[in-house]
Amino acid sequence: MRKLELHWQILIGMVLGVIFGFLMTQIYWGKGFVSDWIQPIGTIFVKLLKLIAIPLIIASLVKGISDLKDISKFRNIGVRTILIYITTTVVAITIGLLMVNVMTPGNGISEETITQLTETYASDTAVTSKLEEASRQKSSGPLQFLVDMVPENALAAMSDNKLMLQVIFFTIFLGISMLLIGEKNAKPLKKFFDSLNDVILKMVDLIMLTAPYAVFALLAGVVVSSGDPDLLYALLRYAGVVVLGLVLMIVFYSVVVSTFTKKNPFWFLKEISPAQLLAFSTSSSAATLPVTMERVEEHIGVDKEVSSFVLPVGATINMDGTSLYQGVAAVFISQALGFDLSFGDQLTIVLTALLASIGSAAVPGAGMVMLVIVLESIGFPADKLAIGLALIFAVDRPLDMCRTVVNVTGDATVSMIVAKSVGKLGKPKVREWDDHLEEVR
Ligand code: DAS
Repeated sequence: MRKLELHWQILIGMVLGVIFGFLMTQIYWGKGFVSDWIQPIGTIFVKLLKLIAIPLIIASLVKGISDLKDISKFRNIGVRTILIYITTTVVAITIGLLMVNVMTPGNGISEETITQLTETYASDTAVTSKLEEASRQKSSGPLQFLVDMVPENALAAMSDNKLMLQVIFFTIFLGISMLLIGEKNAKPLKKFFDSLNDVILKMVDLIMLTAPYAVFALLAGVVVSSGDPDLLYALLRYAGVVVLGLVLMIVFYSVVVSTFTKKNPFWFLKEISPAQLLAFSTSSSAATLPVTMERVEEHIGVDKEVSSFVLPVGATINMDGTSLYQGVAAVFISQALGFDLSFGDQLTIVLTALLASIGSAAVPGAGMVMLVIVLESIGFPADKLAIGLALIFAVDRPLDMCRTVVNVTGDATVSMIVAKSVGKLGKPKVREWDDHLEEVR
């Protein structure tokens, strides 16, 4: 039988994990068996995702920036594109934060559930240094996060995993400097980072191959360790908040398309729907990119000069769905594990989720990897990190499928706005749907 596609494998892994977990709760030795022999598979998977966070940021971000080609192109279209990308991403995170703070899906999970999760997921990560750093961050000034962003020593920042923000800052600095020395001089380095990007994406692929088994283990572990329905109920509430936020983003894009390009938003959504379905199926903006480009150029009418630049960069650094998800997930995990967030923390989440979504690679599960950065940026206790990730990983794949649809839709929307603003939004080359609208108008 044709090998099942990864997302079906994972969904099956999820279902089997829940069933297995419930079965194990009915057997007296079930819990011990799961925590001793099944749980570690999931914990290793979470650690592997954390392990590649830094190289993933560097490779994905340098490629995205250095793909901007030369400075003049950067100035004319690039600045416009980056600004619009940042705006849509900040809108996405703000929608996510408003909803998760109003709907508080993480409140009401019983203490014993969290204690059980803590015991089950007790990690070997050194805790004291992280907690001291967290309290230091909290007592620091409002602009401390900006000061912290500038590393004295890039390699040190990378090696001790200190503040991923510093790595992102250094990488953006490096990428722009590569542009400034000109394509010819930067070519060897660009080739290196392009190749590193490919290698890291392959590593993510390899890690994701174990995802069905990891999800099975994590889900079984979550069900066994939680045991009571209020955790699963909270997870459904959390998933509901994310999906509702993603739907609001699609409405936001429709309003933007209608306002700035005077095109019918339903026409826009129909013309890009093949790319959206592929994004849903693959959970990968990178895999969807060729289809997104074809739909935007042939069926929407965006000139290649714009789409060939805006869409590849967008697939790499513009992930509105992911940033909304990271905002919601960071607050949900903090609520569930009793980690109070100040207003300053929430602002830090906006900035970090913006930068983390820029650094997220366009592959399945990347947004989950970057969530670590968002949590670490608000000083989230390291020993609870594995618990927090495990808490939401059970529903992460279906949410990844949904947020990738929003990532792709956001890229297509921005390519239309940029094309319109530089007079490069023409008539679609394929007109069957448009003709129909002519009659209707
Ligand atoms: N799956 C990622 C993408 O390709 C998004 C994510 O992981 O959040 O856009």
